[in-house]
Amino acid sequence: MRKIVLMGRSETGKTTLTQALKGEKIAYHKTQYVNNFDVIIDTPGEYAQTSWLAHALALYTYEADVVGLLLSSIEPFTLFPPSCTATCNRDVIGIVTKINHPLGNVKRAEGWLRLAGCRKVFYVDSKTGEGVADILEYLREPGDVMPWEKETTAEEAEMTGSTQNTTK
Ligand SMILES: Nc1nc2c(ncn2[C@@H]2O[C@H](COP(=O)(O)OP(=O)(O)O)[C@@H](O)[C@H]2O)c(=O)[nH]1
Ligand SMILES: [Mg+2]
Repeated sequence: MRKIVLMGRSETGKTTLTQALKGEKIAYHKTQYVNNFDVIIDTPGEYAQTSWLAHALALYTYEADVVGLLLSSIEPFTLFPPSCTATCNRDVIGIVTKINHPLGNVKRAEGWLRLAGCRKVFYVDSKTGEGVADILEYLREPGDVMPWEKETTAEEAEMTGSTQNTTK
């Protein structure tokens, strides 16, 4: 798996997404799986809230293969300057969080992420796990076996409610 670093202002949902990606429970095709990949670097929101964002972006990319810029659907403004992804020499993806919030505006958040320079944008609700598997698929490298592809024992399947890939 490629390693991702998550950046965004406080309360955007970096830590919640980290937990979701680290896979307490990953919802995929209505089934829940545990992810054992440990490939996420969570960062403090302060990096996105000060003029240090560009420096932090440049610095963290040394440690990661992919940079994820987060914006929640309910943020009324963006802290990401236009084309700020230019300071990274890694893939930069946008991630809209809290997509099911009744007051959210997913399109607006997506627009700001695209303006910042993100060519690919993901949409997640880290609480329900919606969209989380798409990010893991994006980070996938040849040979990686995703949590939902692993053979599970009948006992595990019963515990997770899974009916797929079950060894009898
Ligand atoms: N419904 C929903 N709530 C979220 C989501 N992401 C974060 N939250 C909530 O938003 C708050 C801030 O999240 P947190 O992960 O601590 O943000 P951080 O400061 O960026 O690390 C917490 O109360 C989370 O439960 C999401 O995708 N959906
Ligand atoms: Mg946090």
